[in-house]
Amino acid sequence: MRRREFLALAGAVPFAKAAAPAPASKMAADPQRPQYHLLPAANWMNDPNAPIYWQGNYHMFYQYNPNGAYWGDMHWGHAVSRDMVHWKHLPVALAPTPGGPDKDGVFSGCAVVDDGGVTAIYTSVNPETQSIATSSGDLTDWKKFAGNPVIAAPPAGLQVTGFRDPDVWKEGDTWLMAIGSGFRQKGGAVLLYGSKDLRHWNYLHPLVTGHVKPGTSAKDPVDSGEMWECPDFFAIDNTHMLIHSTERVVKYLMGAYQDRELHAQSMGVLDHGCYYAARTMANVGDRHILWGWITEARSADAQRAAGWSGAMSLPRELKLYGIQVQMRPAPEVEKLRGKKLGGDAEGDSIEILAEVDPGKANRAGISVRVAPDRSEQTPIYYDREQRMIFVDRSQSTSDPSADRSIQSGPFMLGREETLRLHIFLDGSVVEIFANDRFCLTSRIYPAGRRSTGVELYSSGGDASLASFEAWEMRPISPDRLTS
Ligand code: DQQ
Repeated sequence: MRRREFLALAGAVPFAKAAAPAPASKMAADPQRPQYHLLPAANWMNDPNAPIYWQGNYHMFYQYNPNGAYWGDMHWGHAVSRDMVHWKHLPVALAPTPGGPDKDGVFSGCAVVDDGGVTAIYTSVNPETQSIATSSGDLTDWKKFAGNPVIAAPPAGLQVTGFRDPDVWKEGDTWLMAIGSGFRQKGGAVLLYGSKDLRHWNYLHPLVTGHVKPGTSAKDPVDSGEMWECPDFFAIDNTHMLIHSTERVVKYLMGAYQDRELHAQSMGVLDHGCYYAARTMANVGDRHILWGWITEARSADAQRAAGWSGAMSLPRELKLYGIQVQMRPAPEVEKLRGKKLGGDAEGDSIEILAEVDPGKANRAGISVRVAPDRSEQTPIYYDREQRMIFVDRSQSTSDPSADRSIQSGPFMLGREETLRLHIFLDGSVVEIFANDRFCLTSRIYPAGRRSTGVELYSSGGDASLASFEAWEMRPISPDRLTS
């Protein structure tokens, strides 16, 4: 999909005819609206911002437009949880200050624990600069620093494609800040700054610079990989990992961190679907809990009419397995399990753990949201020849505004390996984990109330189920988090 289409689906393009916002009662009964994923009570959300554990609670902030279900007028929405799965909405944490550096929006950023409280570091736009705000206690009352912005411009002499989405951590007595950036026809980059007090910052050098193919350029440098958004940098076991978002996916680089530069030895894509701007949670010890924005895949008009847009992914725990990144739903997600279902499991708010033996089949997997007459269905399968996992959305819905393209990502089963699909269905959200090393988040909008079937899928031979478990998932609020 080209970026313009993506933005149209994302709601960024203003439409002449705005649909009237949906009332909360309609949203609470909306079968497409998730029941156990975090999303604001109404309106638009995008990137997770500053997920942090603080004084017994997990706090989630996120890009939020209080005016409607479309991108714009960025604020930091706020929700709090004791366990990372049950959330309560809190008032907006950060709003633009008229006449201030963030008058045009409080864009993405992070938070760190400092001086008995929490400091948020975020981007302001027009021009892109970095600012800070401090809070303590329940993190509902934020004070913006009078000296904002703390970084007023990109490094002198550098022609950058962007300058946003800070990530901050501490090494000894020095704070380091990584800022998403890049260079035309060269590649995305992350710029590194240092500080002793979070208020005065010195530019050091690029933490790492990517490489695009010669001649690569796009009007929007995010489309071509000439700009990296939302960097997130951390040590994982004995290596270092840099997550960043570009070309509409979340990527990672892994390697050695020496002299404050990352020497990447491997790279990959963390999720091949509707998932962007991912960031790990701060202050959770040795754990690496990743959160991502689950993007929509239907028209901007449909989003406005629904009255909500975007959802937060389930917490995803990252570990290293050899040199491979292991990705699993955080164990806390099991708390959401309700009634255990049998082999005839069905539903639109369920968790499925299916182990599929492809046997002689060329394609093997599981179909979800299958209608009794098969008019709607979404096969999720491994293709042995192509060495890919596919999510076939061509029959997912009759909604003409929904994206029905087939999603895919590279994946290979070992000789004796079975396909272990871990699937979360929640209204229009489908989160898929395969063999703990492949993720694809999808969006589908089945129209039929009875499009709830789950089936074994195979083609070019017979596959079989080696094991199958499923659970109903408990909603995290009585009204789909509309209050
Ligand atoms: N979203 C934010 C930016 C970031 C982008 C604005 C990524 O700060 O670069 O809402 O989705």
